Amino acid sequence: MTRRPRNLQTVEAHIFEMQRLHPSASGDFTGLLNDISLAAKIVSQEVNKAGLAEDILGSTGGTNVQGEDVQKLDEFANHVFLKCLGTRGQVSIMGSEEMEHPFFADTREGSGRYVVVFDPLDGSSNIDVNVSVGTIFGVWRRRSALDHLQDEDLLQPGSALVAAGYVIYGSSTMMVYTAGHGVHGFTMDPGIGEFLLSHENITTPFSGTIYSVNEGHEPRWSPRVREVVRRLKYGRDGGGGLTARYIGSLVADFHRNLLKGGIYLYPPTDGKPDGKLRLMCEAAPLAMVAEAAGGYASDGSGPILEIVPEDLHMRVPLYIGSRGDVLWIEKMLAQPDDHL
Ligand code: P6P
Repeated sequence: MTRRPRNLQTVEAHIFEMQRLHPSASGDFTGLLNDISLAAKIVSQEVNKAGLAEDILGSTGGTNVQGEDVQKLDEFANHVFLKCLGTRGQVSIMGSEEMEHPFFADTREGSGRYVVVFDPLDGSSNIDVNVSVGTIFGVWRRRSALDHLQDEDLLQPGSALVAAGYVIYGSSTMMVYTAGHGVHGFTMDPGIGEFLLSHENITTPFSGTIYSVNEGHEPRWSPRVREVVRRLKYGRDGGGGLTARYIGSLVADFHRNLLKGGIYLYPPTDGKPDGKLRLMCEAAPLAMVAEAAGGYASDGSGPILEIVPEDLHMRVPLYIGSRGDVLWIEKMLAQPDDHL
């Protein structure tokens, strides 16, 4: 059978091919990832015309569980992912950055085999100024019997993820995912409304030339973090300094660093001792993608993927990207103060 040219392979066809790597696969997993790509297409439509649709821009006036101002598109994106993932019954529990409590889906029609946690529209405060935003998602398997769901079915470490990925709504809309067999990127062709394979088997450089951090927080960092960032800027181990790139939208910063090499940092600050980013809907899924591409993700002392969540909205410091750069930061942060 002649294979279709790779750049004409839709994300749905790719996911179906992935399923063939799991002979025992029931098709639920394939259906789930296809539902995610459908939700992404619907959200992309709205995000890409946000500037035109008067009623969709701006804030709802409400705040979410994080105390953050909820943009109308946040709410829309959250609703879309809940609907698209909640119809077939293959998902039993959904967690969202926008919802304080997990959502227990109707599984009468399906296996309820999967648990999905997502940030429906990360960086949404950038929408009004037309800066890239993104969706982040992680997929786990339910651990308990469907009629006896427990906290442990939701609160699983990133090491138990079966799939993870993100959608970046930028100059083009891209969906990037891993299901344990490499990291693959698909670019939306708006003419046909399909995600087409554009970045097969993404691997990230061991060390990069970019660092991404909000230096406005420097006054609230620890001395050790300040020294880490100073050395990233001025040079370390006899090498030159790195270039600063910070968009203020995690998915956009992560995606650029994944492709080009580099490191994104969100350290603890005086006001946020655990940093700002959420473990389950941001750090852990991106950590799976980073590690599947040869990179690494740390909370400063060890792998993000090994952290067992205490609750759905648990925050962690995040250092993620090129493996060599993140390991260097871990080593630096482990130094006693008098060694700096
Ligand atoms: P700061 C957006 O709110 C977000 O969650 C990430 O997308 C982004 O990297 C970070 O917060 C920006 O936070 O403190 O630099 O404004």
